[in-house]
Amino acid sequence: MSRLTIIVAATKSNGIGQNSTLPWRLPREMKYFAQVTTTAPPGHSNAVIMGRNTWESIPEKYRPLPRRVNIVTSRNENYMLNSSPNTPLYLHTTLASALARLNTPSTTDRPIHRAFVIGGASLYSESLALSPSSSPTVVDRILLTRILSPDFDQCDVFMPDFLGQGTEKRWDRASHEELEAWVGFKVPEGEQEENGIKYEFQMWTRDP
Ligand code: FOL
Repeated sequence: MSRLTIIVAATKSNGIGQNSTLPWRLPREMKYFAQVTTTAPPGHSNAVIMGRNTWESIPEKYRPLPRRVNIVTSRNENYMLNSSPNTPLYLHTTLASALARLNTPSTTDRPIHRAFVIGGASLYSESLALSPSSSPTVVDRILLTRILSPDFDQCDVFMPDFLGQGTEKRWDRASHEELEAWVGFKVPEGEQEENGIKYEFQMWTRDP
């Protein structure tokens, strides 16, 4: 069984977006996102899986996200993606088919080290609902950047409340040392502040 990691920045009420964009501008947090999703052993790449709305929300000059295999899901099989010479980019009409690609190494791409679901709300929900009985791939880790303040109560898109939900699959918060060991680099601990916005880097795991 292969594993997926969700990476997300969310307020305490799980707000993740507003007007088709991120509600905040946090350059250092964005660097963390880029470093986490890019870091892979020599000769390997990570994959980032995203829904069509998230793809469109990424500034054109940053997409496809460099040094990562980009997989976009859209029910519209004719959806047009503008590729970039060196960055692998794939369109899949379902999450299951996107995941099948991960488990079927292509001869042209480098081997995949880790796969990240990078949003948005629909893909977070759909991937969190994958269960070992029906899917060869499940989410067992969430890299959550918790936006502590302000509240951003104008958010119009939310991630599912994974902590308050269900009883069978319990999410546990990992220690900061475990977070650093997993991402493979030093991460600032405790409350961070950028542009007057307070946040914290967290990692949550569950048994598959
Ligand atoms: N997870 C976290 N922790 N923070 C986020 O901002 C975030 N954003 C998304 C998904 N998970 C996240 C989706 N939105 C870029 C823009 C929007 C976006 C994801 C990525 C982007 O432009 N990324 C560039 C970094 C550019 C820079 O350094 O400013 C990249 O190379 O990753």
